[in-house]
Amino acid sequence: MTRHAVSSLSQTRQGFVCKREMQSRLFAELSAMFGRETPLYDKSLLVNRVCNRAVCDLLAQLHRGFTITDDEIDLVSGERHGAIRIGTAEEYRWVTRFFAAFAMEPHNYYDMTNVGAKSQPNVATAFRSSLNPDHRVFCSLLKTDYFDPATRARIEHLLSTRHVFSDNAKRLIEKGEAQSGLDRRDAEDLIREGTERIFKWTGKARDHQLYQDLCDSGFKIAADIACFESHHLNHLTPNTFCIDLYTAAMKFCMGEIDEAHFRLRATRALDRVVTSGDRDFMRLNFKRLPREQIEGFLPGSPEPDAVARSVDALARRLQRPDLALHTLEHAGFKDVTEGPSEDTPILLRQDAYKALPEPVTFRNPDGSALDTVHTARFGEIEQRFYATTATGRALYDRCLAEADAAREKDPELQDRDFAAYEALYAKPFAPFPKTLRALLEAGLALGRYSPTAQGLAAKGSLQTTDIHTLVREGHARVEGLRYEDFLPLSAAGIFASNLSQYGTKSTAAEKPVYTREEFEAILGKKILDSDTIDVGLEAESLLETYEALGLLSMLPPARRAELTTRANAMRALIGA
Ligand code: OOG
Ligand code: NI
Repeated sequence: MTRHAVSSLSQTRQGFVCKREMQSRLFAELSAMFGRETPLYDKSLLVNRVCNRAVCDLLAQLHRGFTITDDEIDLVSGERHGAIRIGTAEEYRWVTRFFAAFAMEPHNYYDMTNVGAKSQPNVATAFRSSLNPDHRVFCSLLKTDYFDPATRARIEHLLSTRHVFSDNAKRLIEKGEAQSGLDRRDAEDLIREGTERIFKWTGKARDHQLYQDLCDSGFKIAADIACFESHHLNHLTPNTFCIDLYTAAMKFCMGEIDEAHFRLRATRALDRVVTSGDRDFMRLNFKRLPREQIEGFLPGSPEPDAVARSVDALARRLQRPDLALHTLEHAGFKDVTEGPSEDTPILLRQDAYKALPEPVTFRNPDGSALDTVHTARFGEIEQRFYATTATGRALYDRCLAEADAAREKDPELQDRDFAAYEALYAKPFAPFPKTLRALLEAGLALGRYSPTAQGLAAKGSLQTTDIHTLVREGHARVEGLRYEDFLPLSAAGIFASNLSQYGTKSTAAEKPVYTREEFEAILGKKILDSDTIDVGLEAESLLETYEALGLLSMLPPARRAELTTRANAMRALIGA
């Protein structure tokens, strides 16, 4: 049903396949695998396509000359992030080496044992490419010393007897490392190890007593890891152009809201596309469209009834039989969207349909078998926005705490009065400006600068090194940096809603303290810090812009030194 365009892998002159190409192929195959395993996921992709089409049709009225085919929409929204949960240090090392074969390196350290009431017994990092990443995997490791000694011993014993990586997978990983690449046959073979074994849902589990004991003591997450035979992907998240539209559409198709409520929410979401769908939005979402092309679109204004007609068409389309998701088995959609308010274009916003019970057969130590169900795999969606500076991130954390508290005080508000609910959640985020330019000028978001032709022509006569003035006067231009990582609190919120379990305290005599260094020793490599990369990318672009505009010598020496340090730190990290 869903089209998964999979082209064949091309080889370089040395006979190896480009690792980024392998990565795209791996994720296309994983998406196909997940779609076969979970029909609701496949349908959610269709809902996303329908919504993205509506958004693009509106954008085409705002940017005359912009056109996009359905296949191109599929390509743009082919980006995925997945999540896997690993049981042992040894497995984790293999996973790290596996992803390296696909040009995916660990970025950022997430200590999930340390997020207050939402804490879980694992630490994590995310594998992705450092620059312009397409895909990512949030990969956590179960920390068995979070548990009391008896439980710990049971978990470790069970985990010590499973083999997730086949000998063939290990051989291919080692071969790829030794020769710095894999040829087409080996690459396809390794991808197959991923989709047919390492990340595959098997429906097979072991030791039901341990499973039950872990669930009963509030450790569903540990049960999901320890008792299964593979690192099954627990979700694979597509990207959407308008999360509010998608969420309303899914709730409507799943029978959670009626048509009138859908229309209200869809209208608000699309009205917002009209007001915020500027060129910066285009650059953020259509990263494969050349900048010159986006700049060449003529500004247009949508027809007065464009949103109303689009909502009509959507309401009809979503009620066709192929999207009658209320007839499929499902466990509902999450109540609230994680992340900043809908009008604040920073970091990322996420939502999900909840995990549904799936059949599982347990093999018990005494040889008996037990058929039951397990609830773990859910359907997340996300929309990504601008990366923040450290100041922006600290402000976000404060605003989020306030917004969360306001939301929790009146959980029913969104059903009673959706507009009032959005206003309530948006109010704490008022300190954030709502456009890229204003976010940059306030020092809250990060950008990449470059000189314009006008600026180059004026070289020698420019009087200021204030980058915002240069941009305003047309001598330089800026593109917002996209946020490419995860948010521990959003992650914890997703864990909690899917496990119907709000985090769990350590049962060890003393809760252990986990460190990044200890985790790096398990991975066998350093975890890259994405703030250093983002801040360095901005600094490098500033230095290049000043240089091209003949302004380097006018830059205060301390500022120049600061930018140089940041750019060098970034280059040292990504080694390019
Ligand atoms: C990890 C959830 C983290 C996200 O989007 O924040 C994540 C998990 O459920 O194992 O994927
Ligand atoms: Ni996720």
